[in-house]
Amino acid sequence: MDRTTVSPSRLDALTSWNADWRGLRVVVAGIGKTGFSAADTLAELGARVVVVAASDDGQARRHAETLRIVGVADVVLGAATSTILPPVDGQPAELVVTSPGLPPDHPLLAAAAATGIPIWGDVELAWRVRRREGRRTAEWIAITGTNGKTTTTTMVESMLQAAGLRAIAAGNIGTPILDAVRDPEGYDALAVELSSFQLHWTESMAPLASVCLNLAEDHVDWHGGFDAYAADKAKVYANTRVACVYNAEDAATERMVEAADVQEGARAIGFTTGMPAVSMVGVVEDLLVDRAFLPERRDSAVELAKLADIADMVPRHLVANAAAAATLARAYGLTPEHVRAGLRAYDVGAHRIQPVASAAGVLWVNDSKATNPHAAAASLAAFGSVIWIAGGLSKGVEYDDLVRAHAGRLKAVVLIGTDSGTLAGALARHAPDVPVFAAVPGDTGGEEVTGATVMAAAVARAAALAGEGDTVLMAPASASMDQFSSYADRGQSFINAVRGLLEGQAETAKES
Ligand code: UMA
Repeated sequence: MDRTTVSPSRLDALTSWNADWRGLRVVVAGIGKTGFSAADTLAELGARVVVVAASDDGQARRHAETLRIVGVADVVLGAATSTILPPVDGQPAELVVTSPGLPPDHPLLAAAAATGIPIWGDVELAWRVRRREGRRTAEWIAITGTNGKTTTTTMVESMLQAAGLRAIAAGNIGTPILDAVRDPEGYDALAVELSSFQLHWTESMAPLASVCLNLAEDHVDWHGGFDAYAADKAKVYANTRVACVYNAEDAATERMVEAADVQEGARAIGFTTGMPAVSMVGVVEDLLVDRAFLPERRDSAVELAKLADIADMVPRHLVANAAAAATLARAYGLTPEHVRAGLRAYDVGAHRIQPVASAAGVLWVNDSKATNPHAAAASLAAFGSVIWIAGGLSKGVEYDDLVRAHAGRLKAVVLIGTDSGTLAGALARHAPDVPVFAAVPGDTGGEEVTGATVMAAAVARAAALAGEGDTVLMAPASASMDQFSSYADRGQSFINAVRGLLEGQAETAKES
């Protein structure tokens, strides 16, 4: 294809809803949550849009039908055509808006890059259209990190709402950021969860406050390496206006802030689960305290909340998330009372180190949200003698460090997932004495093997292995999409299987 003649100034001028988007030729890649919201937005703005996606299932077709009705020029579904960058109205596209699931070396994106066509993600588009005449413009608080994003994001949302603000959590958390930005009433503030995929394609976002909670290996295959992943995470701090929040217990995040190109006057503020230094929020005994957002911070601190305000039993990772959320909320200007009220109202989420049942001295714990080794390490570290249910899509990460660090607490391992070879290899190398079993469903009576049947087999096997004092921990250290529709689906399958097993055992006990 010839190099296109996109005039950069045309895109440079597109920085508000009221700019002239009419006739802009855009290819939207993907027709999931992101692609649908981007194509819908662009059609409403008057752009000429062609959508391309590999999926051709019922949901993709329903989305396609709706998009055609709202004025999208064309929708091309199916794997065969999804790698080709199509023209728009017979001419080269001026812009590609991509979904986070497509890696940067995807042929369609590579073709756009090779011909000089700019590529945005939905976050870049959302940032540019967030100002709209006659509507309030929300402040953005941007949250990324390998683990704890969702918890921190929803804690920030809870604190903002406790202050009486119209606020919502959006982004990677599930509500596309463009849906939040287009809300007819508008918001005062958005708690925006951002994945490394989304940050990769974001350039002009200038959040009020930002955080990278921690950094560990994840999504290496998408980014093409750990350094590239870290560099994309670090973009969360770019252009920050008030506070760049880092984890004082994770030096990599502090280095990101030091290297960030922020706006004049933005401060670096640390959070910690230990004693806070000046310009940090942290913990003193059983209190969450602020030594950052008060004038006399050199020699005093202000109490924000009691740890008991977060939950009865507060695991360390939750304290870190609460400290980070409180720091962001204080950067926005919330009072200590609002922070405390937000934490009190906060509902500790499901699927995150969630005790499911305790029977015959065995504790059953669901940590389906542990989709990478770093997250699984946090829950493994919380228990003694563990029957570990693990495995799934490995996303190119290594398990050696995880298994080496926790081999001592493993009594047995039950593998789920279709792609657990890397984990099995690490177990063989670093925990050779720990028995490892594959979760194999028995006779399904001709029924299809589903995630639910695999999980039921894993739970039955774990029950046979567990004794008094053991914890059965489902913390897969892998993504779920090979056997389940989401981590929530995987977690629910575990909960159902555990309940089914325990109810069955109770019935048998009654009969005998
Ligand atoms: N597609 C292609 N070619 C590809 C890959 C995908 O055409 O090579 C198409 C599919 O056919 C489908 C669409 O892209 O039509 C799917 O897009 P997507 O995978 O980007 O998913 P969305 O439905 O748009 O959801 C995305 C996020 N998904 C991913 O980043 C993979 C959701 O985060 C997010 O909630 C949503 O946008 C709203 O912002 C999920 C996630 O797993 C929860 N995130 C990862 C994580 O948290 O670890 C990053």
